[in-house]
Amino acid sequence: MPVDFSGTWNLVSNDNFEGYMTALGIDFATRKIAKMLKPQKVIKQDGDLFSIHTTSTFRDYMLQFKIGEEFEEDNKGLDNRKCKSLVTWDNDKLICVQAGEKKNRGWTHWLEGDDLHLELRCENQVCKQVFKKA
Ligand code: YOG
Repeated sequence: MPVDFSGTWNLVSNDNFEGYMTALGIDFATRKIAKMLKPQKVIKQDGDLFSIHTTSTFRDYMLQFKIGEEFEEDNKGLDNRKCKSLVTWDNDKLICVQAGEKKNRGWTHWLEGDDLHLELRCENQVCKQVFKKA
């Protein structure tokens, strides 16, 4: 029985989001707005198919993918850079590699107790986010 990330999740902590955004080249004014946000994630998991909808009062981002199948990601409304993205399982962790202009770009999701964890990586920066079930 694989882990199930499905649900609605609210951000409760966001460590080094500033560093991550700076590594992505997000401008100062946008970073000031973005770091005040408390995004919500709505995750739907159906076998190998996932959708992750990240919403906020400022911008929304929708991602859909199938485990093990590389796809073009446009990062629209984020840094707008295109990547070739691939999501795979590493035991109970969901790992995404976002190959493109930025080195070492990707993310990892896992569950710890009742919490959803997310590590966001870009170049030498790591942002750590924790979400609680809404
Ligand atoms: O999630 O990759 O769950 O896509 C990262 C924002 C801020 C816009 C959000 C809007 C990176 C301005 C997605 C925040 C900073 C700053 C809410 C993280 C870029 C622009 C959308 C992510 C994965 C894993 C699924």
